[in-house]
Amino acid sequence: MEEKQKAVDQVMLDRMKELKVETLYDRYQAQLPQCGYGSLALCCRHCNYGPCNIDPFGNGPKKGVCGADANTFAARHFLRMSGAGTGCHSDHGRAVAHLLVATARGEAPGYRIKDVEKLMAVAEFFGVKTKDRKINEIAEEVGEMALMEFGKPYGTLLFLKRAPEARQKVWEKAGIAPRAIDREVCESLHRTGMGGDQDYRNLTKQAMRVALADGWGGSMIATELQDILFGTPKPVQGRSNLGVLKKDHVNIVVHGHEPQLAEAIVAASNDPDVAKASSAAGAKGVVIAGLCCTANELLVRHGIPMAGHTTMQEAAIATGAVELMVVDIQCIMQALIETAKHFHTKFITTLSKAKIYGAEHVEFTDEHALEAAKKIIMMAIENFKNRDNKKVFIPGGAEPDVVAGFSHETIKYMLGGRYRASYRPLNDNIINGRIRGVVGIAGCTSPRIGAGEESYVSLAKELIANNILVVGTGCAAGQCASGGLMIPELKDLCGEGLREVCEAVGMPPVLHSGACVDNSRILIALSEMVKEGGLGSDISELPVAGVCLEWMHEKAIAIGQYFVASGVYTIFGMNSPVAGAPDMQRLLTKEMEELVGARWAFERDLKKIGKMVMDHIEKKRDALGI
Ligand code: BF8
Repeated sequence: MEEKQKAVDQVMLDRMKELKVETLYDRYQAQLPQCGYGSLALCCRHCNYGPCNIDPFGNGPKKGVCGADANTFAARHFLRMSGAGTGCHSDHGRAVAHLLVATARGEAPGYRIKDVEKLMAVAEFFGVKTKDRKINEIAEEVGEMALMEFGKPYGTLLFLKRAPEARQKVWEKAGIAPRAIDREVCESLHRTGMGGDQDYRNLTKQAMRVALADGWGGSMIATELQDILFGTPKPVQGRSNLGVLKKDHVNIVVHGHEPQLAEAIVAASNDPDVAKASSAAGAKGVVIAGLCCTANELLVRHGIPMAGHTTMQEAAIATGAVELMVVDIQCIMQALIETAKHFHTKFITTLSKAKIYGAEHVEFTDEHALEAAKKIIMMAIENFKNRDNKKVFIPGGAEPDVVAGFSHETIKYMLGGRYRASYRPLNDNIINGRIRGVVGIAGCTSPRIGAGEESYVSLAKELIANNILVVGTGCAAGQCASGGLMIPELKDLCGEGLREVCEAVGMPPVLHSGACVDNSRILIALSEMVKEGGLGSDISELPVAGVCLEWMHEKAIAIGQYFVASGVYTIFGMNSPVAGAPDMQRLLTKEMEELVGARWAFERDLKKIGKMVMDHIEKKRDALGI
């Protein structure tokens, strides 16, 4: 499987070279050597005294014009990244909350409430009364409560109480329990302006608070409310890789993050007019395929095929078989406009907050979602006649099957059974050593790592061979799916203990839990493991870890920071974002342990990361006496 996926990435790169289509790998090479000051976080341009640089070697400046030192530079930068990442996930969550309210009020006719059980569970957390009330009334109040989480003037976030009590106390003691989500993002910007917070430890505490507002706030709101509207993921079979595109079909690729667009496109594709129009255009039908986190959302809920992860976005267009790519927001490269010009592909933006110069724009709203979706599909069908068959090149073919859809509820049901859903069997298998621990692999793919290197696939293989259960999200999960790691048959690559558990339960050893906002599912699963008993009283005692090998987006930093602040040892591959500030680096990689019971690690040599994870897991097992 691995060889096959490598071939897909590399074959497409060769193909694009042949067609003289520029790729992110070309542009990355053109950037080398990248700015040393920026890479080390020793550049500050927050005010017009600057831009200022600090010389990490030699006798150059050691302070900015205002006197800020390297630690302040790096901590401000780190906090702004954490705040920006939180902003992205949380604005996504807010859009879902607005959609839930609009749906409950009957103002978004393209949507309905699909998971009433989940609605009731969230209502309980929010303290919304459910007895003798209509579903829509409950949903409206849940949506409004969720919206209040962004701007309420007092108190802390409601979902924090889902964490183990010991963890909540850690947050209280450290003074990092997040208040309203927007308040934390706004305060992060305020503190990092010129003349604001200039104590790297204090800035890093705020980076924890704003990141926790992502994991236990904006992202958790996005995940939970999306499940209410679109269904909580359950195991579902799907396919992944560019081979999901079909030569004789109209191919539409949906790219971005917020599932309301993709869900509407899927719903509208079932309109009888669509079948008629595609047939009249000479196509055998319409393929909808996802890219990036939109792909993850569609795959885990519906088994809709995934074209690829983020470094494959240009390659999807370069198949020459994509009639239309439609995007919403986040991780969408401006370069796609140029890529599309080499082919017949139409490129459509949909949100007023994410336009791209040179794209066609079809405004997408909750109220008129289906009309916009149908219009977009018809534009794709209309464009089928413009396809140049000589340019069509779809690599792969019999792409690997994927079994995805492992929400934390599903993991509970699979392990414990529908009527005794529980994490008890997982805890028991960790205690008896069949499973040594659990690792979440999350995050992006990057041109800094060569095409086809498949770092996540290699790591996941090493971990499962050593009886570690892997849970994947985001593009890391996308790479593992394309790499053929998400099928129950894969159990043969597992160590004996993990294989026995996977066989008994019928699940793959690498579980696809969804998009990047769905890392919130991992937080809930870890909390439930603690509450189930036998593995200590806090998340920081569990034999678990988080890994992101190829981080790119600021969202990845926010995720890493909330994992650590939630008690999870977290390793990032490639470079540290604060490498030029030794005290700041030591704070993240050592001293945070004293504050929150977990720390960061940064490791350039990706081959070492498997061992770091396993050593950590064994250390935690020893401490638990198991
Ligand atoms: O939120 S993993 S490249 S697609 S940032 Fe982006 Fe990174 Fe992919 Fe989804 Ni997450």
